[in-house]
Amino acid sequence: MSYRIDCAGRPLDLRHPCVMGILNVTPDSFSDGGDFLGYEDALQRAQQMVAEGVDIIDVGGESTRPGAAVVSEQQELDRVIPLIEALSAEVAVPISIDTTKAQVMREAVSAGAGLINDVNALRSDGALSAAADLAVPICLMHKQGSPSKMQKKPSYDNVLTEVKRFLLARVAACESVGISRERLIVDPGFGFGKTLEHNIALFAGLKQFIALDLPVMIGVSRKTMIGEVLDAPVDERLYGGLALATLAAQWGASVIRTHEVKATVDVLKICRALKD
Ligand code: 7PM
Repeated sequence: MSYRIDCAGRPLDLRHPCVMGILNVTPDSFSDGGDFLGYEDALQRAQQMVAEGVDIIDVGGESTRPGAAVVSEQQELDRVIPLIEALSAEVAVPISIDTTKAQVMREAVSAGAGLINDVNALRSDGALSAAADLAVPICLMHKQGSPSKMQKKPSYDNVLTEVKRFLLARVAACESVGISRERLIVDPGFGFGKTLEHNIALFAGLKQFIALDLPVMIGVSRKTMIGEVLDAPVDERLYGGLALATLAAQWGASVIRTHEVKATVDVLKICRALKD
């Protein structure tokens, strides 16, 4: 796999696992306990993440979360585009756009975004060709079902095999429209159409994703799988998340997507000290 990926002119060095900080401008993500950020607060939080050592900032203005309300394209554009323009001028790290919509991908990259993070793995209308037109890396995530219904009855014969097969099929779809493997990151999609057992099986099998020879992203920050194991509400899931970040780093994950940048950066520094 390629260890240096170019995010619209800003390099992301994947020789060591890096931290993607979540910058949420969606009013209804339960993981943020309702405290989504307005424009000024979002800029401030981004600066703080940079000071804490973040490697890439993931801007999300769409509700792809389980049970969330649908956001119109115009609403999403209004939330994310001015912010991405300001961020790409004010911070040096690459900016990622967390969206499933083709038009948002196009306008976000024009505004300065350097990576597309798509929980729908480019299956929305026009997304595959938008991504092919845009010269930025893409994170392809696995999800079973639609956000509103996916946690109703997740079902797999073999979750590891099926998620791997799905991601490889999306990689092939990308390659068929001229998107090279060097631009792709894959993500098992923890919590997206998965029971606790599915999430645990996927995480325990992480090395099988690493073996695909593509950078692997992990997003478990504050998620239900941690809450279920610990019987802890969303604001008491940090240590559980850090345990998973430690394991993911040790097993070869490339990107850890998190709400808690400072704590995760520290974890990765310790992992790295032991490896070096
Ligand atoms: C429940 C499920 C609540 C998911 C909140 C979320 C991921 C992502 C999100 C992920 C990638 C959240 C999310 N999760 N993108 N976007 N991987 N690549 O915690 O796991 O923000 S939404």
